[in-house]
Amino acid sequence: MPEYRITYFPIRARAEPIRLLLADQGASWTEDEVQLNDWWAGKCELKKTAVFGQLPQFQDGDFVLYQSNTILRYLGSKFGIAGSNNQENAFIDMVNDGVEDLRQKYSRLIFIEYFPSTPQEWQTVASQFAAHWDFPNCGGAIDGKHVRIVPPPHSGSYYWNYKGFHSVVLMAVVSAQCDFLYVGKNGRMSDGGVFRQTEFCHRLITGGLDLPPDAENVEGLPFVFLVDEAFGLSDHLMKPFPQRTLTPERRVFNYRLARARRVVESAFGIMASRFRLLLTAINLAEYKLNYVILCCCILHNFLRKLSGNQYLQPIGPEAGLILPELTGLDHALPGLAPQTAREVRDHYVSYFNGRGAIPMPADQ
Ligand SMILES: N[C@@H](CCC(=O)N[C@@H](CS)C(=O)NCC(=O)O)C(=O)O
Repeated sequence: MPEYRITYFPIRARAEPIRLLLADQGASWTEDEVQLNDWWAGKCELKKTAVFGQLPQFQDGDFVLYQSNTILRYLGSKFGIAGSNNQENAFIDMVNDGVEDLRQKYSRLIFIEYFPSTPQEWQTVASQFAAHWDFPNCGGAIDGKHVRIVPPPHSGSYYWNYKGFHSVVLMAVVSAQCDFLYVGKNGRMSDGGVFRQTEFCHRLITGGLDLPPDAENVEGLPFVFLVDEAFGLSDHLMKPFPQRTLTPERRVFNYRLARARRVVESAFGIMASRFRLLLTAINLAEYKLNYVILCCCILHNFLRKLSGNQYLQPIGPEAGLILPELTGLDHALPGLAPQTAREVRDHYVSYFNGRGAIPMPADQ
């Protein structure tokens, strides 16, 4: 019978380094799994008796310990892998404490809700778009990219796209500072239609996003998201006017939209150039692929917040556009946009050519 026992939730997290250390030392152990729902519902006696009311708990025979780093130090000295003098011990503690600091920052970023869920939170996103990119009432720039994959066995042409390779489509809503606010993934569709299948679109259509009411917005205009030609125009989705219908006023609108919308191109481009796996044909089972893609997005947000300009090009109108290396979506089939959507876009045209005008570059 193994003498060690780990009691923890069915996750890796704080128990994983303990498991790794034991495995590395060839030791065996048993696990007691505590279900999170039971824990939070107060159905676990252990919650009351645990020294700091938290897990993991570690048992070495009758000896019971809490605090994952303490457990690691205990096992380190028990297995003779701790430092051999005070100074070595201090170095080990220093690294351990450094990892702990990073973990605190990292888990805050992992567990925070990036997705705005109240009108006030949407207004915060919008104020950044207004400040950085001069586009008012904007909740995000939306786009989708093909992520190249090695198709799973027996999937036939399911993942085959119009560009002639196998891919899944990653859809994202991106903030003014190139953070991913929302990501969704879809297997097969090539164009903006993929967006209609996302939870985000469903909530947009059914009013479930809790967007600010028009009356609270700049010029009383509807709150909008910015898209390109792959998407359909709607009351809350603003896309550019087609070239053939351009007037000088509409040209101004297209310029303002393109200028604000490029954050989504930049976010994809920066992420792909950092996590270069995204530029290869990813060969993973689909459930792992989902985790890997989501992880890249979360790490992107983490690095953006933690390393700022080291990770990201300086943002603002002067920043160079970082070209995306991922393939974009196909253009949507032309269709007549609702009259209300065309009116919303026309209101923005008037605003950008009136009170909201800014100097245009000579080449626009
Ligand atoms: N410093 C503690 C932190 C333990 C901790 O945060 N445990 C979390 C799970 S990772 C927990 O028990 N959460 C439930 C609760 O706080 O009631 C350690 O390293 O063991």
